[in-house]
Amino acid sequence: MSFQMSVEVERKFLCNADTLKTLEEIGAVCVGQQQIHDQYFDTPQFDLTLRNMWLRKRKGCWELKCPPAAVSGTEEKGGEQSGAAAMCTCYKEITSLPEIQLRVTEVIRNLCENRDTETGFSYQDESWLSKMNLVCFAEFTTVRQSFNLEEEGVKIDLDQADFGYHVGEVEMVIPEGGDVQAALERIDRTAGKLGLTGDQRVEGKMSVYLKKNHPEHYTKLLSVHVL
Ligand code: V4E
Repeated sequence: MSFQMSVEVERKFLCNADTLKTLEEIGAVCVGQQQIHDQYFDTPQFDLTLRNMWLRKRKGCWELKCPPAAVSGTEEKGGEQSGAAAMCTCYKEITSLPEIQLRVTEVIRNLCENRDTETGFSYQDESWLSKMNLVCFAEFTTVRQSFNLEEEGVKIDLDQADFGYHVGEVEMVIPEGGDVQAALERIDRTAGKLGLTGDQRVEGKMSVYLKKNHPEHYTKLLSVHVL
């Protein structure tokens, strides 16, 4: 069975007192505000996140984010990145629960061959979590204001997390196999319009959350260059 997947290309940025004004000046249109509650899951040994796999439940739906196998110019770690790609992340987003269970099972089964990790659980049945030894390791709520910049076809989110971190992101979601380079260029042009400077990637919410709440987990992820 094959599933339609999408790829999210994004650049995070730090918000300041002028961000809202700048968005208005460049013609970004506010398309709404929402509250998002996220729960992230992993084994107690961090088998998923150490492989840069992020399993979460958001608004009752399961999502798995992982690096695309090989997307030219966007290698997450180790690849020679330059220009726009160096400031961005690129993740495949999987939202089909059977596909998520399959991917997670592949990792867990390789680690523990005797474990019963059959897929085929219904959406309501969450026993697959305990069967795969998955527990919630991070839980937080974000207030998100979203904007569209039509001339670039990008979305801009301003996130205020309940643990005190305020971060923005310029993002484009494209179909798997779509033109990542074109997305990077649109994001880079948008960053220019927003006056974003700096050549260091800005931390995501998870990085700040783990540093504060689970420093041991944070240090392990840093050591394998996932964060
Ligand atoms: C991919 C990832 C994580 C999952 C959460 O991704 P993120 O885009 O940070 O969260 P959010 O709430 O904005 O998701 P969206 O609504 O856009 O789907 S947690 C850590 N990572 C890896 C990662 C990384 N290595 N570097 C940066 C800058 N971000 C994320």
